[in-house]
Amino acid sequence: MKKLLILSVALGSLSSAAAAQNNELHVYNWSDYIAEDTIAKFEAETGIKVTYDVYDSNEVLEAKMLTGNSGYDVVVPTSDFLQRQIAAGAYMKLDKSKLPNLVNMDPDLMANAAAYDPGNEHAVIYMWGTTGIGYDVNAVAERLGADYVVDSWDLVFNPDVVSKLADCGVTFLNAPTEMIPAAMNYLGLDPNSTNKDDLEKGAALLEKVRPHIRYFHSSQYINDLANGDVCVSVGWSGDVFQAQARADEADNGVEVGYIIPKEGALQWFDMMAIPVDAPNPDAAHKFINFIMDPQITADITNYVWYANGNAASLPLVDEEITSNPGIFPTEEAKAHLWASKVYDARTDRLITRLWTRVKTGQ
Ligand code: SPD
Repeated sequence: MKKLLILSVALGSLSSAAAAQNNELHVYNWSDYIAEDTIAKFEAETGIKVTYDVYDSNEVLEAKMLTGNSGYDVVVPTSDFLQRQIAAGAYMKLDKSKLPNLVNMDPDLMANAAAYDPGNEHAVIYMWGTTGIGYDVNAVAERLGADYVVDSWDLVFNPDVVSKLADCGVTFLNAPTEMIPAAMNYLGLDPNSTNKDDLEKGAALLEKVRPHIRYFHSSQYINDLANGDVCVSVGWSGDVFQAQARADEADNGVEVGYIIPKEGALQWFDMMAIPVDAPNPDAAHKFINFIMDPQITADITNYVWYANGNAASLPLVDEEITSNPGIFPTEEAKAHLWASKVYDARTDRLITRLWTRVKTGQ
């Protein structure tokens, strides 16, 4: 009798653990990348309790995905990183029967994303954007002159220009696979080249301007630009527009601008995917489907100022966002955008070495 009781208590606690797990979802997403009420709405609609953690670097996410057992159910890698992680077996195939809101997605953008994930079997577009330059309009004009036209990577890669801005704070993303190709593109090289000499030339340019760079960080610049604590940041489109909105709201006299430089810029897609060992794949599918609801995606875009891949959401997105060429680039600007290709392991190691040299000078 006693044995039976122990067994039934054990079984009972196992099933309540399973029940608790079925009712929980662990999401790992980029910082500053969701509307204030998105998670609360999902919890209210499904009764699933969400734990929501954030990161600001693909490398940090990748380390977790390649180690396994992250405990996350939904993560949001950028498309080129996604491709390498799919190849490593990090993600499960999506069960599209559980994703009826897929019909809302823009077929052309999903076709672009399929270059990294054939058939869109493992991931769905969350948001997309460009890597350009955010700047404090007045601080830059004070240093370079009111007539200076801010339209080029000269602002950060031309030593004569960036040296004049150093005192008000110039920052770079801590993202080697974006910064080195951007420098290569500025030098007239193919930003996707994996030629060692080309990558070294890009890194050498970054080392040359390094003395004028205040810090390398991928999220701190949002508040710093908004508060006037830095004046130029290589940054992600929506994050710079969030800085602009925060400055406007604070009414602090800081005017933040964003450019997609005329020489071109990286266009990227951040993708929702489910780790192969996700504790709760069913809730993960529910979450991804919920995000693809046109109103939910529109609410996110209206809050974070990033473009999305959900065609049905666009009529619900604020016109000041859909008509903003820094968020939805013009056809002319689109012609100069590049998409990154996944690096092989050898190139990846080279980039890591070069990046350490850029940041530390060694
Ligand atoms: N605050 C959200 C930032 C999202 C940036 N996505 C990464 C793009 C990498 N190319």
